Amino acid sequence: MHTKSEPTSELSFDDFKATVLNDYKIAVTSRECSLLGRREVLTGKAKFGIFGDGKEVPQLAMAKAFRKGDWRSGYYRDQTFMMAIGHFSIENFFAGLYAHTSIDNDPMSAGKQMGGHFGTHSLDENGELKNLLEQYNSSADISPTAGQMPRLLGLAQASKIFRNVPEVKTDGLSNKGNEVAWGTIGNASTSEGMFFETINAAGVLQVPMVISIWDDDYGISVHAKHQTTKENISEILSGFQRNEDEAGYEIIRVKGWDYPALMDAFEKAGKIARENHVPVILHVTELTQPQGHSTSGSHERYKSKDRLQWERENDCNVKMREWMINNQIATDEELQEIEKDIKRQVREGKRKAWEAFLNPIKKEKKTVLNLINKISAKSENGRFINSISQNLIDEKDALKNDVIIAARKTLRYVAKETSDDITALKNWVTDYITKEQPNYSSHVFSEFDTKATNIAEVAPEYKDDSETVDARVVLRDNFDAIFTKYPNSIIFGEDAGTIGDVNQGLEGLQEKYGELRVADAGIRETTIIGQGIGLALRGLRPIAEIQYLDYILYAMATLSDDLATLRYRTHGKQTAPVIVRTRGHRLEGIWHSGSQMGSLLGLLRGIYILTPRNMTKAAGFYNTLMQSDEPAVIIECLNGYRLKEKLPVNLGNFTTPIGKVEVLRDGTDITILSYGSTLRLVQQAAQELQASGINAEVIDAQSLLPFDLNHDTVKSIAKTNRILVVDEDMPGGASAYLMQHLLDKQKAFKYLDSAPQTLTAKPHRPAYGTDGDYFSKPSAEDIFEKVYSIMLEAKPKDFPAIR
Ligand SMILES: Cc1ncc(C[n+]2csc(CCOP(=O)(O)OP(=O)(O)O)c2C)c(N)n1
Ligand SMILES: [Mg+2]
Repeated sequence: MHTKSEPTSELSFDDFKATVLNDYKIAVTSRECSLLGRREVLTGKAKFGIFGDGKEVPQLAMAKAFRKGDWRSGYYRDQTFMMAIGHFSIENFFAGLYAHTSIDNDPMSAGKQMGGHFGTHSLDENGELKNLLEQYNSSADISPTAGQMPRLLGLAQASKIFRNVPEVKTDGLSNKGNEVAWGTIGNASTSEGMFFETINAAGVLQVPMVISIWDDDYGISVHAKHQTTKENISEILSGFQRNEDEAGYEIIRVKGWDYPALMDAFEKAGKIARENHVPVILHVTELTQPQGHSTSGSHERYKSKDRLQWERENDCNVKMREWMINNQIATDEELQEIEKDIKRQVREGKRKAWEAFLNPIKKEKKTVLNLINKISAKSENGRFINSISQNLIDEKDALKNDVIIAARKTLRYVAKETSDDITALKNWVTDYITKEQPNYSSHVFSEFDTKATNIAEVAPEYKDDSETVDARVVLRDNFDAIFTKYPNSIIFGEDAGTIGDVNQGLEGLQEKYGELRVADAGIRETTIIGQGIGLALRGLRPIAEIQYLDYILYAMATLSDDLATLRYRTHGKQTAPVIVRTRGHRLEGIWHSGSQMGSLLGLLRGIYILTPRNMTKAAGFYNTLMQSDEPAVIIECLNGYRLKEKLPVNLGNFTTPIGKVEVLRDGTDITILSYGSTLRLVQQAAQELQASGINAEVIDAQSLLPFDLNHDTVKSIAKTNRILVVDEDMPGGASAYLMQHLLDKQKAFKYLDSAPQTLTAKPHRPAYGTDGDYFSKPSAEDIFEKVYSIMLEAKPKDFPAIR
């Protein structure tokens, strides 16, 4: 449908007319999709609909200013833009609405996300990055309002790195940093902290970002008077306006129904951002919602009659149409003809999308009904089975779940019978689940051979006279090796630049690699992560530093909603290999406990969570991850930087495997599984237990997500027949996660002679200070006594009670 072309010189009036007419066709097509889309939901063919009606015309203008190599980070209203850049057809629109699980039909997410969430494909079928300069790029949308903003910052900042860092590799990624990152956001969503944090950060960083605010005065039912001071976002942001002396933003206001003014505004915004790397705020006002917010409600409930009338008159498509007639671009009759034709096209596209969605299910329904009917004819429970079959027949537009429910319920009735048809139905159920489950569960992590868990372990090597150094030096020298070996790697965070991080793991590296590659960042955790996501999407290799693990909570929404779901929600078509560097474990104090691992494990499926026990292990994880394209959080031990470690010679090259445990101490009586700083206490306790005749085997989990892919822990439990998980997280946190793996996945219960147990922190945030720590988290004495009590219960004669 699109005829978007890269810019050329002067247009003739005929060319201009053709361009405008084509734009209008896109706007009308988009609108018709919205109108029919709503009907599809209201008649029950789709679950939920949120559409771009009322925002069509400004998106035509944005698409005109958008160039190949540029990036979008926007939200659910942008269907017209996606159509205009040629990445979203009528059939795609309806396939997304129906949740079609084929990536060909729903290229946005293969049915994983609800319609209205847009994205393009950065990875080819082998998982390799495509040439991003040859295509229009859209990062994949998420539903949380303003969640697109942190990522937008990184998408824009990448251009700055590409333009100003001479050693960085740009092939297929950037043309001298000339790419603009285009953001869109609704007026009400500008109330979110993420919006303000991003606006400030982009002003500080001076990056080529154009943020368009689609302002329709409402956020669902809530009027601007409850959302925005002075009811005017560009007015209150006016302090960000640049002037001759101070860098800042260019702020542009434009009416959302004024086609020529919009074209000018977007062209100007694109030029300023592209050429001068100045961020632009485009406040697009007087927009409408012809059908209300979404299919969940009707706006007649909260908009006055006057407002509704105003919206009808100021509908951007209506205004564009009037302008075209007034300027002799087309007559009313010509436009009616076009509109009629588009209505027909949209109906036709809808029909095709529905058939493509439903036909494969119909086929399965027929197979299943056939088998069920044959089974019911011979079964003593035929009466019950017939009713299942009748229900399925009655379900005219049966979905996959209707079909498989019928099959599974039928099998219950014939559990005691045998026949070829019953076997065939059982096989059908198994095959169907095998075929369908990946459509819903695939691509949480990489499924390509290059995935991080495939990267082989390379041990650190030492010379006979290798120095023993403060452990932070191992990290520092390894980062140095990384920055030399990978010119696209960069690191940034609070205090990461000038002083080389709060523990000097980056000491001297800013001088060596420059202020853009080893950079200080403002105190703004969620945009630090967003920067990482955007930079990684554009082919850079960011290490985003969160100064202390406790403060990762401020970034948790961006990590969980955006980074962790990225590969999953794009069905493997986008990845952001962000390495999040942070430090935790054994900090002391309520907001410095550094041990909220259970929460991370729950919220960050899709990101590796790595807990190296020392800095050599940590450095090895960085080296592993640099060879892959997957994101991870690495939690260094805060109390480990000044401990002594030997300095390896193969810096930048040795690796720590992901998903592999390490046995630190052989034993025969009990297996103790732990990770991070707590391991040092476990090892101390194990030594003391030895003196009491208890021989404990100690295992370092080291990689919590994923945990123990080879199932090595159960091999230890098979030998010792006892398991204790020790963890400084709260009860039911990471220890419960590890235990669930051992019992459910590794079937450790088969080998147990004693009850499986966990030893964790107390169920509160840890109190401050050394004693606060002692009485809040497991101590070596706690570990000793816990193990001892397990042995006492097993062999009371050998282990008399201590207290
Ligand atoms: C973090 C978060 N809170 C609430 C919601 C529910 N929600 C979805 S859209 C919306 C209103 C957004 O209004 P606005 O930003 O003006 O965009 P519009 O829909 O008007 O274009 C709300 C509250 C959400 N998606 N995410
Ligand atoms: Mg709004």
